Amino acid sequence: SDELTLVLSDIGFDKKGRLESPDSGGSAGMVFGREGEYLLVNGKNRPVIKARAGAPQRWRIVNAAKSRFFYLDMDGQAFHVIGGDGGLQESTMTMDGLLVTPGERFDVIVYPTGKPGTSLVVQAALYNRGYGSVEYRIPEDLLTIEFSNQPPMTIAPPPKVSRSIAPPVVAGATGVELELTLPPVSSGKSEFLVNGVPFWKAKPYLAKLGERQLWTVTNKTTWDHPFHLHGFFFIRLDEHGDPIRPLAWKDTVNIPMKKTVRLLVDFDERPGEWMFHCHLLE
Ligand SMILES: [Cu+2]
Repeated sequence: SDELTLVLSDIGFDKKGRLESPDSGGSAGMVFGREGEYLLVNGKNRPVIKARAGAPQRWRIVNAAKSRFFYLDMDGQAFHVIGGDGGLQESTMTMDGLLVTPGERFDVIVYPTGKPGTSLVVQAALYNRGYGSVEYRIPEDLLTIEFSNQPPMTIAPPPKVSRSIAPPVVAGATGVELELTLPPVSSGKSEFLVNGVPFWKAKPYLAKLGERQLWTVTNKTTWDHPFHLHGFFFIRLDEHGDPIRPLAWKDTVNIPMKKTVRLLVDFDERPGEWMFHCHLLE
């Protein structure tokens, strides 16, 4: 089987062929993030992979783009997710489209297939992360898989991967509420706030060493935010406060617009100051 690391990103240039400047997006870029015009996989625009149809491949995917969300579509063919940010997950999860937000990593098994001698395009499909992400836009080609003339391999059943992760005990965790807002400020611009405070005024949130905390992050804005925590992995909880199965260690999770996401994190060791931030970088 083939094993590939796929670093997804994008890049944009100005009219003189220089890298687009970080402030070229204006106030829309401030709330939406800036996306480059050209999609890149391992630094290449629309690269080609050669493969035998139906042959299993393991792809380790990272979204290294500054702002672009990649919603991967392999003409509807399955992605079998076996792991992510923090290594293998509890069990395999199969999806026909894979959303990879900036900063996120996925470990997937795929069996791309088609007629020998033809090709299959993996596209970045439309995903609505707020105004500007789907309006006047179409799916974009990301990479091409060219099938050899060998007869297709029979598609194997989804891989059974398992990792024993003890379901964490939620009771007794210290609650921390975070509310993300985007109110207008006096100058006519707007500013992202966490619990009413902008980054430049914020004081650290506190945790004791060994403390388990339940972070409830509510996104009141109309744009998604990929939430990223340094130094620690967390487990996602559903709206009832139960761990989401299959259990997976994450350090980056999308907080969709107007939605609440719950994270259980153990500040087990590594004292000091650790950052959490939105992974829209520019
Ligand atoms: Cu954000």
